[in-house]
Amino acid sequence: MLPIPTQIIPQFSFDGSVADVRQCQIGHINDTFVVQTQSARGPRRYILQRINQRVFRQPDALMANIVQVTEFLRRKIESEGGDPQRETLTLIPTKAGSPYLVTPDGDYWRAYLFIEGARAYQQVESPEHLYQAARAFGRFLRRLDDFPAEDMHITIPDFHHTPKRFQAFVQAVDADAHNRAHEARDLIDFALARGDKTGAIVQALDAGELPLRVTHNDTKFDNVLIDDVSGEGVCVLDLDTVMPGSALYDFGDFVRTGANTAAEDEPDPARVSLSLDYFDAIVRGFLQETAGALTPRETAWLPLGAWMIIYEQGLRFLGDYLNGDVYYRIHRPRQNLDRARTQFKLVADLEEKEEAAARIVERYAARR
Ligand code: GN1
Ligand code: MG
Repeated sequence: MLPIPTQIIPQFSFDGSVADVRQCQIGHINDTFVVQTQSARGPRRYILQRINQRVFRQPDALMANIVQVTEFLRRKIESEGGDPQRETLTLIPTKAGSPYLVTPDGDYWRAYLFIEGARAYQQVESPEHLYQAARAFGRFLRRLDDFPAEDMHITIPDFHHTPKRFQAFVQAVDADAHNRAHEARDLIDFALARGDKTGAIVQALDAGELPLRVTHNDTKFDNVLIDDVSGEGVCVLDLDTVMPGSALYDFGDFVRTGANTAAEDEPDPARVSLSLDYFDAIVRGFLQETAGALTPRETAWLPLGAWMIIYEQGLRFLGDYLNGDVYYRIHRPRQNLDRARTQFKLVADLEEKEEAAARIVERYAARR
């Protein structure tokens, strides 16, 4: 457990006096707390986060992106007649009027309004969930369609550059700095055997054959809040990696987390598979919102986007395991190894179901 940031909390413009603070265990990177306050207007909750600067090396640029994107979305949601305080994140400024706090030690903190009456799910409970959450990510992409991409900072260069991720992985295998490669031989071989397939998306982006868009880049199923009453995907969370990218990445990472029949870190590979029913629900929701905006190649390549991101995530988890668990927070030994095994099991399953996945995409694309 982390210490409660008692020095930090009074520096934000929270409404009322603090009644409770809890650490929130979700997410592999930042430190997150829920702050509850009490005022004459009633109780209120906020999310308070410390930005992990080992991962996010340009926190000012990252926050500038978030300020811009949330402002842009707020205006867009208002013009659509929606409720911006529920449909996008709202930054709570510091008492000094800044959108985030930098401490004398150089730590970066930010706070958001807590969105009530909705929650993020760790496990998929029904295809309907997936359909609604996929719509939320699709809507997010659609709403940012005319966002000026040139105004965005690249906060993590080459974040989804799969060939570079592959190179870094090969380096981790070669270095084997913690003498762990012998435990992961089968997974390493699986990964290496696919090294020649990493370039398709980045090459097409470079050649202008796929459009560069403003994308979320971390579209995990648990990064969508689902409304407790309507069941709709209300708000997309975790805007840290909003950057220029490909819609294929956003679709792909959602499939990675949403279509898996087990948890990301499932220790028993027999429980891991890529459900075509779940995949179907995701495609239906995603294309319902984005079909008008996607190019024919983007649409046709959606299954490839899923393959690429799941494979890339396997490389990243396994590389981190070999590097000694320095990037992703772990809660038990070998968790990154289990995470990697899950990803590669999904990759293998998707390779077998490639034809069926393509037919699902064609079916929903034809309806648009
Ligand atoms: C990290 O912290 P979280 O769970 O939002 C990672 C993503 C990975 C994900 C794997 C900045 O996201 O890229 O897909 O873990 N974020 C960063 O679960 O590297
Ligand atoms: Mg994230």
